[in-house]
Amino acid sequence: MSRSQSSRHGRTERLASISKGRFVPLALASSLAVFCLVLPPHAATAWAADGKVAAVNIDNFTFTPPVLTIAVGTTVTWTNRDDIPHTVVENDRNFRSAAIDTDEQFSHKFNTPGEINYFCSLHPHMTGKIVVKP
Ligand SMILES: [Cu+2]
Repeated sequence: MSRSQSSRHGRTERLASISKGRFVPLALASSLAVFCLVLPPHAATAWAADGKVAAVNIDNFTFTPPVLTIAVGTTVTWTNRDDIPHTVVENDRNFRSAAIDTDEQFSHKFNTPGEINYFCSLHPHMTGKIVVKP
């Protein structure tokens, strides 16, 4: 969490310094300024809300967020941040990952609207849900 916040902050500072350069034409400078104003707060949501990709973290035996709402056609990527393997298994076994080791990922594209419940087959108390909106 803190890692992504700090990198986003760093990018903002870099863009801000570019827009202050004296050789940048006014139009470009102002568009960069708008870019700076718009990008930081919306980068994460725009990325997830464009119907393409979304992310779930696996950390401390927990899927985060536990309930993820996406548009149909979105690919969800799970990333394991724990020191031990986990899996992602749909309750009805429509999809299942192999063991996901530390810092490894598993992705699945959701093409049908509905509520999909899943769990970790190695630790069945770990559960999560994907809500796929039409
Ligand atoms: Cu697990």
